Amino acid sequence: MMKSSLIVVVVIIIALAGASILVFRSSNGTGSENIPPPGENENVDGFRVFNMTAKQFEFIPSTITVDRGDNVRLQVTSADVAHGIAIAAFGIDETLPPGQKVTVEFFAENAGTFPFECSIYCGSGHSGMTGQIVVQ
Ligand SMILES: [Cu+2]
Repeated sequence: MMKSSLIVVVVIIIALAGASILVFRSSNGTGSENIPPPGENENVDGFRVFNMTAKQFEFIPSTITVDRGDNVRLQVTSADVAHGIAIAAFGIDETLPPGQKVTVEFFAENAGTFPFECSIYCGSGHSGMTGQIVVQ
């Protein structure tokens, strides 16, 4: 009697371990499910962190508003084809391979509105794929 209940317990433990491995794998997949939701995250390492999605033919969000003196980190992920993000005022021009999170950082030294744009031709709406950094 004792022996059979011990076996039941062992079987349950093995089943739970197997289930948790499956959960871990499914949360660790690749592709669009890995793209974080657009918007601002909490401050990390003294940076204001924004997740941004690039897709034909827009950046989401397309306006990033920060305060003068902020260190800004954009974590940009393309949801479809290769794009680029060029922010001339901050000397930034990075390629955005599909599905890959690319981090760009800059210091918002001066107030103003600073445009950015897709820097890799991505189709018919490429020239309208723009946004702006607003430094208050
Ligand atoms: Cu483009």
